[in-house]
Amino acid sequence: MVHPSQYSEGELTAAELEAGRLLFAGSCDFIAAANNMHVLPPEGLPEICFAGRSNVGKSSLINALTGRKALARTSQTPGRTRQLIFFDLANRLQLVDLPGYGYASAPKTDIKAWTTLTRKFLAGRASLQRVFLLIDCRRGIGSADAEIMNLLDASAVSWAVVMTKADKLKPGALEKVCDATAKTVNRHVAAFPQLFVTSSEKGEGIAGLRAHLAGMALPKVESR
Ligand SMILES: Nc1nc2c(ncn2[C@@H]2O[C@H](COP(=O)(O)OP(=O)(O)O)[C@@H](O)[C@H]2O)c(=O)[nH]1
Ligand SMILES: [Mg+2]
Repeated sequence: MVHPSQYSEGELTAAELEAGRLLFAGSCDFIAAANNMHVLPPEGLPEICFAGRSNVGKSSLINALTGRKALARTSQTPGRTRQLIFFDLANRLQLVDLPGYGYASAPKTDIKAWTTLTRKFLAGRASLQRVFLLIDCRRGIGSADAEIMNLLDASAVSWAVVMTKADKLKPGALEKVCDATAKTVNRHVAAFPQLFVTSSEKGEGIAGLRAHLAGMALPKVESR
């Protein structure tokens, strides 16, 4: 059994949390939207990606992290975004919103199309630090997620799981799904062992994830 504190912000120092807050308190600018490999913005800043099934809460998480309500468009009709969206955070870190995958109404070729573009991107992007794979607490790891985990392992990209919509479950049920997810994640070679448990609605886990991301950003340039 994994102790719930493993999934909380309890282990972080005040300085780490403050570094996370500061990073996300800076500017956040839309850079580019790319639907093919030829229109990607140049590499430069360290980059992190968010990936997940359509409707997992990816746009909501990006908006909660950045504190900007409409930066990433949230939607009730999943599967509409077929592009990689790039955001620049304070000239210190680039966020990449990958297209959602696995929505129910899509043809079977959906995951293949997602895979082709994303695989190319993941394989060739030297500035990529880590992919955050979002899993809905109520669903746990599905077959499409499992495929993506294998793809990430094969691309030799470091990845970590973010549990979303934690507010939708009671503590006991949440711990159960987190335990099961952690067990699976820990069997993967390229996976970061910690789960990030979040609720974009309630703000749970957001400060901790910000702190973690600040650890991958370029240092803040002091203005004078
Ligand atoms: N209760 C709850 N609902 C959420 C949370 N995050 C997202 N949602 C809802 O889940 C649905 C899909 O969210 P969205 O961010 O658009 O998902 P995306 O398709 O992965 O970008 C929307 O109706 C959101 O309001 C959360 O933390 N808690
Ligand atoms: Mg979205």
